[in-house]
Amino acid sequence: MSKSIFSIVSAFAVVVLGGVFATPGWTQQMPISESFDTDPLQRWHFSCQREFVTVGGGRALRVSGGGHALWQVQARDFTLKFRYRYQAGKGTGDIVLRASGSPPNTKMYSLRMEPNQIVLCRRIRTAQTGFREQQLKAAPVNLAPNVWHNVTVRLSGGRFDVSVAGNQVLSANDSQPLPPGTIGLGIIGGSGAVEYDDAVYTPGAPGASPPSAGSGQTGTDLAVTDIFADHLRNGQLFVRITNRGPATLQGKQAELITVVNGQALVHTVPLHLAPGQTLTHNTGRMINSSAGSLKVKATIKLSGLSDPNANNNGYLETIPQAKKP
Ligand SMILES: [Ca+2]
Ligand SMILES: [Ca+2]
Repeated sequence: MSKSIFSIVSAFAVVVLGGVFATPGWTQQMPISESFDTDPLQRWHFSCQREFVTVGGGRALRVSGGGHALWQVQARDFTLKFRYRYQAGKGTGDIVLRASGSPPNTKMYSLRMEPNQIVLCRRIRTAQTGFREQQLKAAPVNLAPNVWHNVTVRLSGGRFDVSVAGNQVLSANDSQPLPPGTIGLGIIGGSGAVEYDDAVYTPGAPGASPPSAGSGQTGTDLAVTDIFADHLRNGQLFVRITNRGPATLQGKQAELITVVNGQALVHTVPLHLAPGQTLTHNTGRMINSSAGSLKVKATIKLSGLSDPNANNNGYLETIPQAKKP
């Protein structure tokens, strides 16, 4: 995620990290799983409040109060699968990975499960600097409330891949990977309660897993990866578009729909993009947020080629209100 000049300052600055991330050298190479259906729960340490809710003859874990259900695995390279559910406006899930250290010196990755995006961050806390959160990537994804979402996280070295319902929604690379640590399924402090079930941890580097073929032979995964304006008063609206592969786009075009506070416009975008490349498209649309912040949505549709992953074709951004001159 590029840092546009109007990047949103996290609205979820209150993160409770009370746990001690001891890592007892768990070296089992086989997958381990947790259904939360029966007691006792092994290898779990809770820095949040917890209860169990009945689901389909079994139970799911409900966490609240801020913090994490910490799973004492020694995780460096692994695949983590779990199910996640929340209620609208009543909780934001927070997954931590490779959490290590003891307060006040802790480090970890986090995945914040917002309704319209998953945000990957690196959190470092030291006695000297206090708590610092650095956003590594934000990926748009529609997580509907009240339904279970099957989430898969693969972490190998500094490489992250996150899938929801089998569709890859976020990939990122950290050039300075954090050391091994604990996994936590948790919640942003003060945001309510969220639920988890059916966690499966598989240690070891995931095999090279190509993106799901789908109709990929004849298409490519196009994604909207950023929205910004060059000025808040009478600025122009820009949209970043990324070709996630596998096909090269040459002489193709896409239909881009931008919606600003409910008003939609359709644009045509010429595409010359190799896999992995991003272009910044000037929509020509004028932006003025002097009267208040603007909610902007951009959705892209590839003309004449299939897109095997529709989850990343829409993107939401809030352009903040322009300050008084
Ligand atoms: Ca269960
Ligand atoms: Ca796509």
